[in-house]
Amino acid sequence: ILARSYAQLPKPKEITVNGSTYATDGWTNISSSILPLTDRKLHLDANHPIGILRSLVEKRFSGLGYTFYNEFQPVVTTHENFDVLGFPKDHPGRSKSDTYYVNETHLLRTHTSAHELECFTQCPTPGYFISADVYRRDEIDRTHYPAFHQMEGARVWSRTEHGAGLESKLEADIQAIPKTDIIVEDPSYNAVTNPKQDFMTDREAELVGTHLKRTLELLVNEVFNEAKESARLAGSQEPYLNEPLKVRWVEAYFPWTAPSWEIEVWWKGEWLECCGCGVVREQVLTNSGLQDTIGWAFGVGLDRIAMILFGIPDIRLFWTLDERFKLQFSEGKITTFKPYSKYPGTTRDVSFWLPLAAPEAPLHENDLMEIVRNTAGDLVESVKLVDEFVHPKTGRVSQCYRVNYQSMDRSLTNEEINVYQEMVRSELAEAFQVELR
Ligand code: FA5
Ligand code: MG
Repeated sequence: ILARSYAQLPKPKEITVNGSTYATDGWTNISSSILPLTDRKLHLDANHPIGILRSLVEKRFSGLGYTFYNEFQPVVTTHENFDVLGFPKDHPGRSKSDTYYVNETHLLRTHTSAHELECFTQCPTPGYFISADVYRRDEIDRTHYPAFHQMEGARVWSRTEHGAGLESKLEADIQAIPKTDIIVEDPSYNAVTNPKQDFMTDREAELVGTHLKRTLELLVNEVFNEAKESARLAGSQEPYLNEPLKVRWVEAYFPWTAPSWEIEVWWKGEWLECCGCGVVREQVLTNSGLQDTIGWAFGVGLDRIAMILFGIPDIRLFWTLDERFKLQFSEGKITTFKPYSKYPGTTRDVSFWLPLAAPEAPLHENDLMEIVRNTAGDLVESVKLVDEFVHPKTGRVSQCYRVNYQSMDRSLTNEEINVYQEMVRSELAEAFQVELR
């Protein structure tokens, strides 16, 4: 009755995503559990937490020189997602174990930066925001899901347009950003470990970096102060609600920006990574037809922020079709999620010996995640490697994974879980020639 995983099926010759049909090849690895997600468009749903968060940010930045793009489809070219951004050929992000490929030349975008080329080329304003669903083959747990959402922002200045007035234009634009009373930790700039690009002067790099930082601080201030307000309205009196908002800037690396940073927010006693950003590399701009131009870009993950903003305990809830979730949220309102029920979870372990002769494609953790996901869908709360050892005599490797089955919407019976677990075991044995224990 239940569908078999892609690993066993003879691959169809064609695959259709969002109404477009593509020829498959040896790269194709989009599974049947992922495909339907590409039509959900949660960020466009005005009454869904992801859509509400998007609107909150867009409202803050409307009238400040940005165009808002929200309709780009998730299939992009390998060129747009990786090559044009300068990802090295051997970057792990390019591998089939990390990325969903439609075929060799097309994939499900792994980040909104895949649209920099397109947006820089066509944007009529100095800056833009783009929000979209993105896809990564990843572990399964409370804060990781193979589909999530990003909002990317970018802003450019043309040297030809501003000429000798460029630096004063940048200074004026920085002054024009609304002020926040956020507490900022910004360690002094390290030109050795996080170098600027040669095509910019020190002063230009400093000004573009400052504009980027003040812009992101404004974004974070808006969102996290809303989160505090929503928690207060829900009756919370936790001490963090009275503390001023604190952020810090951390050096980062992205192949298409230099220098690069991440902004982290101090939230309930820990630093929360929300966003990568940096000064855009000259080559990305010239590839997009922007000569003699400087600028910045950032990419914020929306899901983890929405979890905080709306008090949502599990990232899977965003994708549920249960009305009891959807009916709790409405346009423009930040409200705290009220769990409609808590159904207990049950764990099952699966242990096996890996094949001794190294298989051509060894079992990757993400492959196992996907077999479980294709079999039991969103009934899987998490999958964890709990034990691994090498047999001292034979040298064979044994692994044990623990699967936690838990439904968001109903209680599961032991019989039902046993059926899923049995399917996971046989899928695993067939697809990867492991010896079940
Ligand atoms: C990027 O995706 C870059 N494109 C960001 C960027 C844009 C840098 C423009 C420079 C210029 P990263 O892989 O770190 O970077 O992801 C950005 C954010 O997405 C993270 O900070 C995190 O908030 C979120 N994120 C990443 N992986 C997941 C996941 N599996 N589930 C939920 N959120 C995630
Ligand atoms: Mg990161």
